[in-house]
Formats: sequence, structure tokens, C-alpha cells
Amino acid sequence: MLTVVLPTYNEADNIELMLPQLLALNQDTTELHVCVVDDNSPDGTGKLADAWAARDHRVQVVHRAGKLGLGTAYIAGFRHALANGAAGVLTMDCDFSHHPRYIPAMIAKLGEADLVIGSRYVKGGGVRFPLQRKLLSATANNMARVALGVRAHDCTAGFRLYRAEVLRDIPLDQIFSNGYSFLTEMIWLVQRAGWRIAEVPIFFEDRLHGRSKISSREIFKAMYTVARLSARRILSMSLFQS
Ligand SMILES: Nc1nc2c(ncn2[C@@H]2O[C@H](COP(=O)(O)OP(=O)(O)O)[C@@H](O)[C@H]2O)c(=O)[nH]1
Ligand SMILES: [Mg+2]
Repeated sequence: MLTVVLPTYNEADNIELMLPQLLALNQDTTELHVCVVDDNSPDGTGKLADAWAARDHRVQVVHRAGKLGLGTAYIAGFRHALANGAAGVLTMDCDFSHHPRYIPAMIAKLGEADLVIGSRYVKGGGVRFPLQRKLLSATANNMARVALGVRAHDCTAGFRLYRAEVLRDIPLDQIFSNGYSFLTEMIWLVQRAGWRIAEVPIFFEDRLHGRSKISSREIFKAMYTVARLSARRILSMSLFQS
């Protein structure tokens, strides 16, 4: 079984379109489930997800009391998926920036990797974003690649498919980042643990409905995360040499 973890905060219009598309992705080899992790969205996204769950056993909803951040939403979804026996866990935004049409190619690629990234920055991939967001994304990526030595071309992407073994191996409760920079911290830990990372090209569209939840506070925290992890990296390299 493969579980799609779908964190949501005010995605009412998008979720009604996203769930049927995910459930229609019939896999011959594996059943696809969806775990919505909703942070008590004021627009009622959680209630819409509950209505889907009541109709289809493949949909489950984890409700949290308030907006607790993207990173901890992923972790809540991972724990739910692992407890329910998922062999693979896919994460994606619920806004069609990450289009479900790429999921079959990501599943196919898991045959030769432990983490597959739906990547904007490999040949065949791309972005349609306002210039400011394009620059922000490119800068965040380059910082992580240079300062942390992450080899993937898209290390801030939230479109990922993990083998369950990877999620069991990484100490999720020790991850410091609770927001967007969780993604950078996680890929760094996965690479350091020696798991194989592969990328599948995707074209990333700007979101369909609603507004982005990224804030300048999250951007600042992302820079802090890269600085903190690169200090850890340098420290462990010098310990290793001595
Ligand atoms: N549960 C939960 N979901 C969140 C939170 N912040 C963002 N999301 C969801 O995570 C996904 C990514 O957020 P989005 O606003 O699209 O970020 P962007 O793509 O970087 O602009 C979307 O599905 C959001 O609804 C949060 O604090 N809690
Ligand atoms: Mg988005």
C-alpha cells in the first residue's frame, strides 16, 4: 500500500478536486491511500476531507488543533501511514503545484531508489512562478546544495516518495525544523544515512486556488536551518578527521 500524505491549511477548493484525482490513480500493483493532515482550517477543509473519508476507506484524516507547521504535519502523516502498513509514503502540496499525473513515474522510479523527488530542476522539469518566488526557490536550493552538500537538484521540493524503511530509519522526533525547512533537513538526513535519492522531472505550476502559506518568517527559519546544519556538518567532518 502507498499512502499520499496531504497536509492542508485552507485548501477547501483544491481538496475537492485533488481527492478524486488521487483516488482515480489506479495502481495495478499497489493500493493508493490518502492521509489528509488538516490543522483545523478555518475554511472547513478538514470537514470536507471527513466527508470523503466517510465515503471511501482509502481516505483518512488526521486533525490537529491549529496551524502547527508543515514539517510536523508531514511527521504526523508519516506516523499514521507507517502504523497502517504503508510500504511507500508520498508527500505533495494540495494545490496542484504538484500534479497527480506525475505520481506513476515517481512510483516506477522507486524501483531503483529509496527516495524519489518530483524535481523542478532536472532536465525536463520547470517552474511557472512569479519572478520573486522563482528567485526565492533557486536561492534556497543553491544554499542547501553548496552549504550542506546535498546532491539532489531540487532539495526544497515537497513532492517526494519515500520508501517506508527510510522513514523508519530517520529519527523523526529529533528533527528540529517544524516548518518548510523540514524538507531541507530531511533530505540532508536521508543522504547522510546513505539512502539512494533519485529525481523525476516535473513541471511546477503556481497554485490553482487559494493562497500560499509561506511567510517571511519561514524564509528566515530556512536560512537558519541551513546555517545550523552546515555547522553540524563541519563539526562532524572535523571530528571524523581527528
Ligand atoms: N497541516 C498543515 N498544512 C500546511 C501548513 N502550512 C502549509 N500547509 C499545506 O502545505 C502545502 C504547501 O503549502 P503552500 O502554501 O502551497 O506553500 P508553497 O507551495 O511553498 O507556496 C499546502 O497543501 C498547504 O495547505 C501547516 O501549518 N499545517
Ligand atoms: Mg504550494
